[in-house]
Amino acid sequence: MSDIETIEAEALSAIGGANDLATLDGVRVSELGKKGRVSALMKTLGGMDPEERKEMGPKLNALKNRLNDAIETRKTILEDEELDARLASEKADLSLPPRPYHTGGLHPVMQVFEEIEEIFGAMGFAVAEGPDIEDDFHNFTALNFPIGHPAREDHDTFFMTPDENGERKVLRTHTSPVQIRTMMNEKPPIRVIIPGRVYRNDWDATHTPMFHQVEGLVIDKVTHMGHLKGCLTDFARAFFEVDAVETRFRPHFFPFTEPSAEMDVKCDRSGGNVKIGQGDDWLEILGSGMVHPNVLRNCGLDPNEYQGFAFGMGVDRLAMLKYGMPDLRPYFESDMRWLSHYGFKPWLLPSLSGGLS
Ligand code: 2NM
Repeated sequence: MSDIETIEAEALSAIGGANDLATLDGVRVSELGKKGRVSALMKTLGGMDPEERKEMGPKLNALKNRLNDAIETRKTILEDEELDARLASEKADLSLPPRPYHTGGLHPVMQVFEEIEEIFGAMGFAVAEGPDIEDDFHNFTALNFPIGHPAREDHDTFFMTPDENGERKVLRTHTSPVQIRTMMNEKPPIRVIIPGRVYRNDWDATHTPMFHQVEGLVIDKVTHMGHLKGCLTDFARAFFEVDAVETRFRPHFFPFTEPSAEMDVKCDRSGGNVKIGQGDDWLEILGSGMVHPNVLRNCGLDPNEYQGFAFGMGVDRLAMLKYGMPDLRPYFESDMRWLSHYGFKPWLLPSLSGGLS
């Protein structure tokens, strides 16, 4: 056999036997590379006489082309095989079950937010939100806290550094400023609840400097205490999932409502924990009242045309009560044992038809 035939037979067999791209490239270098066997033969052309060169030149070129073609063909096959193997190994089995569900959970405070939103949502309330950093007007003045009024001091307000005009922003001490914004921006009838974080400089076994509130507001042409009592009693029944819940309204004072009342629910404290809907004790769960005419006027509403009621409740305490959590402090400690014990499955949204909790 001539050199050409030997080289061709050996090279084709090495190409066919290469099972990965690196080996194939090794064959290419040793045959067609600068120091390869075909290149070495090419170099001998210079020393040939013209007749011989005329015959060998095209033969060597044709060999080079055939080997190049064979390498390209093999390369395509190997690349396809490699892709198929990768696709097979990276395949995701979508029929597998999801991650075990105890690895993540909804904080009980968020669960109670969603329960309250579900109950008031079914009564036609929308959810409104506003900024955590408020100005004095929305947090106090518009809510009928006169400048210098002692109730302002009761709120243990966190003040921000004054700006160049001497104006001190505050961390909102309640979500009521969002009611003010809603009344100033929307035309009645209004039915909104405002879930959110609020801040007061207070830190002991039963108070944390940040806590959670839901407040609500109804404004319409004819609104009275009967609507307030019916709405909030319905809420208590749905929230505690006890139809027999009894409520009572005790007179109270808030600057922004007149009259004002706190709502208690009937409960039993004879055992270690509080049971709602039985016994003959009372437990305070929220504050409420008819929106003060000054507040309506501050928001551009005419108290002779519109009245309304408002209410506010502390969600951290309601969550403790409903889910039997004895202590407020673990709420903010991110302890996995506490979270997996008291947390809720995030995709089981509370619903009135399917059950709140
Ligand atoms: C409460 C209790 C009673 C309340 C009133 C208003 C507004 F803006 F309409 F005047 N917002 N929130 C309110 C009334 C809040 O929380 C214990």
